[in-house]
Amino acid sequence: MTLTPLEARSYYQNQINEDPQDPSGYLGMGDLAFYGEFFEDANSYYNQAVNCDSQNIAGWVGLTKILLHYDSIQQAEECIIKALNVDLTNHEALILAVIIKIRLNKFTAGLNYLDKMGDSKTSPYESLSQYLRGYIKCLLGDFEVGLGFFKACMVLPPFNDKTNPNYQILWNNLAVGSHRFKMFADAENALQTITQEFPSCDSTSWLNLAMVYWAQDKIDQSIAIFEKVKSIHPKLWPWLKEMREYKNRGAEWLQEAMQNLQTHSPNYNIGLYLGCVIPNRFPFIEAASRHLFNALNIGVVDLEGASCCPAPGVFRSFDIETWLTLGARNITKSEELQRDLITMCNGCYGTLNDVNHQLKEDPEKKAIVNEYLKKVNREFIGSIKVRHIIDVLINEIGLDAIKKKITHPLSLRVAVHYGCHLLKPINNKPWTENWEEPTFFDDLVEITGVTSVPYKDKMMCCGAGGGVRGAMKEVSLDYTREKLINMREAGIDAIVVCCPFCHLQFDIGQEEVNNIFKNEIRVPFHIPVIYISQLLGLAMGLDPFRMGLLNTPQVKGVPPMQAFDILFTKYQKLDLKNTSLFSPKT
Ligand code: 9S8
Ligand code: 9S8
Ligand code: COM
Repeated sequence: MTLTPLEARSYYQNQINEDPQDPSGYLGMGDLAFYGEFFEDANSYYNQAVNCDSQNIAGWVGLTKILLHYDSIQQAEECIIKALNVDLTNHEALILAVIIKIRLNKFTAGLNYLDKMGDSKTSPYESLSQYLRGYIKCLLGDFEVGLGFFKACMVLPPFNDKTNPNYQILWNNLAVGSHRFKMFADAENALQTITQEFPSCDSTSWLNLAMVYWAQDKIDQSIAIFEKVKSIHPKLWPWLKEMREYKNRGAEWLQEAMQNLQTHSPNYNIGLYLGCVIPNRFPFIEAASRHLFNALNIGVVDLEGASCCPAPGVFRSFDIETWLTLGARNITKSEELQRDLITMCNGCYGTLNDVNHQLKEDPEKKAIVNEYLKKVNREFIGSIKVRHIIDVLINEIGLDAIKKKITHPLSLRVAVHYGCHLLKPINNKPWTENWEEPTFFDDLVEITGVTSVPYKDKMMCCGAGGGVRGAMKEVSLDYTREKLINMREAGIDAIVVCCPFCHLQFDIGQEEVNNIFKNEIRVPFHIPVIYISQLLGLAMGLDPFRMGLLNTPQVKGVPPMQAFDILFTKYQKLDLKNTSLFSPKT
C-alpha cells in the first residue's frame, strides 16, 4: 500500500494522537518533513522521537542528518555516537559516522567504521561504503587501492545513473586519483567522458582535463580546453595569456619578466644571498621568491661574488674560524650595499645570522676575522641584519599586509615542515615562540587559505642536514621515510618548506625513498613539495609559470620530481542529497 504524502501525514498524526509515548509517529512525521526539506520541523519531530525513547536509533540518525545539512559537524558527531551506541552494526549510522570523520579529517577512524559494516553486498549503503573507502584511500595516497574501490562503484546506484550528480563526481575523482598516480591515459579518458557527456559539468572537471593534457605534454590541447570553456566558466583559469606566452616564447618570456623586477623600493631593500642549493638545484625557488619580493614591493640587489655561506652543519663542525671568516665575507657584500641580507635557506640563515651576531657581540672574534679579511681588502663592520625570508615576511611586511594581497585563496591540506636551522639554536632568532611547538610558519602558510595539518613528529629533521645526506644517504633517507609516512597519514595534498635543502630531501628524496624502502612503505610517495614563495605567489594571483609551478613536462628527470600540476586538480565532494542517505526510503 502506498500513501500520498498527505495521507501519510494524517496517518502518522493519528499514531501520535493515539499514543504520544510511541516514537514511530514522530519518526514518520520527521522523515516526511526531512524529505520535504522542512528541516526545522524534522528536527523537532526527531527530537520528540528520541525524547520518547533514548534508544531510538532512527531518531538519532535523523538528527545527525539535519546537523550534517547545517554543517554542524561536532554536534553531528555527538548524535551519531548515540545512534551507534544503540547499534554498532547499523549501516546508515556507520556511513554517516564515516562522512563525519572525513569532515573532521580523521581518515583512519573513518576506515575503522567502514570495517564494522561487515558484508554489505545487499545493503542499500553498499555503493556508498565502497565509494568512501576509495575516497579515503586516495586522500591517504593509496591510489591503487582507492581507484579499485571507485571502479567497483561504477556499476552501483547512484553512481551508475547518469542523471545523478554523483555519476560525474565519481568519474572526476577517479580521474584525479589516476592523475595523481600518474596514470594519465586513464585520467584523460575519464575526464573526456564527463566533459563530453556534460559540457556544463563542474568546472573542476574541465580544469582537471586541461591539467592532464598539460602533464602529458599536450600543451595545445590543454590551451584549447581553457579556451573552449572560458565561456562556460569564465574564472576557470586566469592565466590563459601567460599560458600562450609560455608556449610561444618559453624561457625568453620568463627572463624578460625577471629583468623588469625592481631593485630599489621606498619600503624595504635587501641584498639577495642565494647560497648553493637554490641556484644549482632549484632555480624556480629563486624565480618565485624574486617575483614575490617584487609583488610585496621589496627592492632586490644580488650579492655579487658571494660564496657558500658556509653550511653550518658541515663547516662549523670542522673549523670555527674558517666558518666565521667565510660567513663574514659574505655579510660584508651586503654591508657594502647598506642593505639587510636575505636568505631563503635555513642552513644559510643558521650560518650567516649566527656569524653576524657572534661578530657583533664579540670584539675579539671580530678582530681575528677582520685580520683574515684584510687579505682580500674586506672588513666586517656589523652594520646590517641577516634575515630569513620568513622573518622578512612576518616581521617586516606583516601577515595583515600580505593577507590583503591574497586574491586566489587555495583550498589544500598541507604538511608544514620548519626545518632545524630555522629554529635551533634558539638564541639570536627573531621568533618569540614556544620553541618546541612553534606556529609562526603555519600562520604564514594559512593566510593563503590552505590548512596546515598537524602530523606526528612535525619538528623532526627532514634527514638531509648536518652533512648526513652527503655522508650517509640511506640514514638520511630513513628519516625522510618516517616523516613522509607521518605526513601522508594526515591526508595531505602537498608539503610546504622554507629551506631548499629540505625541499631537495623531500622532493628528490621521495623517489629515493620509493626505491630504497619499497617494502617498508608499500605505497610509493607522490607528494608535491612547494616552497613558501611559490605558495604565497600563487595565492596572490601571480601566474604559476613565474612561480615555477608549471614547468614544461618536456623537462624530465630534473627537480621538481614530484609534479606540481596536481595542486590544481581537485577531488569533488559527494553530493549527499542525491544518495540513498538523503532520499526517501521506499
Ligand atoms: S650555502 Fe653552500 S651548501 Fe648551502 S644552501 Fe643553504 S647552506 Fe649555505
Ligand atoms: S631539517 Fe634538520 S637540518 Fe635541516 S633545515 Fe633544511 S635541511 Fe631539512
Ligand atoms: C642544512 C644545512 S639546511 S647543513 O647541512 O646542516 O649544514
